Amino acid sequence: MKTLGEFIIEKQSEFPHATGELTALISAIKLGAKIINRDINKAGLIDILGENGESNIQGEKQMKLDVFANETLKAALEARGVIAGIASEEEDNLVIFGKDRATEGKYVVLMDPLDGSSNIDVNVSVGTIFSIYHRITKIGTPVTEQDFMQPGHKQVAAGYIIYGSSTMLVYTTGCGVNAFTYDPSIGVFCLARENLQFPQLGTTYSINEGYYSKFPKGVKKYIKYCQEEDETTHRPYTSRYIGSLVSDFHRNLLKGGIYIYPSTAQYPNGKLRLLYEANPIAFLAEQAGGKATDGFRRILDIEPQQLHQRTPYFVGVKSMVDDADRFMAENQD
Ligand code: P6P
Repeated sequence: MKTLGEFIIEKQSEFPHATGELTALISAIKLGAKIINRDINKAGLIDILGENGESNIQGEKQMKLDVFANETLKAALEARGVIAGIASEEEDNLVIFGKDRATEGKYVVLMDPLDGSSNIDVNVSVGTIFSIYHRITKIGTPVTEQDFMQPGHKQVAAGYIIYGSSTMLVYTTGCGVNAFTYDPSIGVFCLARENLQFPQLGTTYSINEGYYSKFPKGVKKYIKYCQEEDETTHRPYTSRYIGSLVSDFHRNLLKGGIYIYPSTAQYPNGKLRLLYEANPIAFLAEQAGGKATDGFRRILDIEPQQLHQRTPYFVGVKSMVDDADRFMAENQD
């Protein structure tokens, strides 16, 4: 059994330029995940279920656990002293950490503290998504929005924690994707899968077909393609949609599939946020041999314009995303 801590130290020694600070950062996320996991598993018991009456910048009702997860991760990250600040789905603006952290911290973290939180009350898996960048402004000067608005290909690390039938932490530092399963009896994450890769073939598509009538023509054509009978390409595919990006992506990563959240009437630019949902998952997808686009462009090449901007999202097995992109290109509205 190899713990996440041992694994990080082992891998750090393989990269002489790696600093202990990134190690400390990932350890902070590990601590936050353990605390969130504890409270998610008790959510039904302690009065933490339900909404707290507030809404976030997305206009989405904040669940009490959303706020708890955000505060927990913010505290864990600030305590480590190597992070200059964070951006979060639950924070309208940047959170720049106090004292010398804002000027001396080498990294910034962007996160969705509890993605899919509307599923909490019905006991469906939810997840934490994180994205880590080196700051680009000069150390010794206060960190600015410029440090957070970097294209996804500049990420130094990214990952998610899925709070499901078991809790897993899956992350990459650009040298493959590694997955760790949490053992609550001893309070450690244990290495479960090293250098995870998508299966070559995918036969599951994940999309909320309730919005079908408002999908772009290319998406409608791709869905019909998925449903056609064709033995040579193992169609019809299976449809699976949990309504939690981390859960749908995790299943597709292990079993082979594609997740799509395109533009809809309600979300003309897509629903998922570029900086702290699409980019980190796209980094993992590419490291696992997959692909992530907005139907036309590589997600990791998109230059951010706003902190909470949204994007249409196609992510999963490369051949499946290639197919979907082809239908989008051939059927531009
Ligand atoms: P819909 C959760 O709110 C989320 O951002 C993703 O995790 C999930 O895939 C999607 O939205 C679900 O959205 O519109 O299908 O309920």
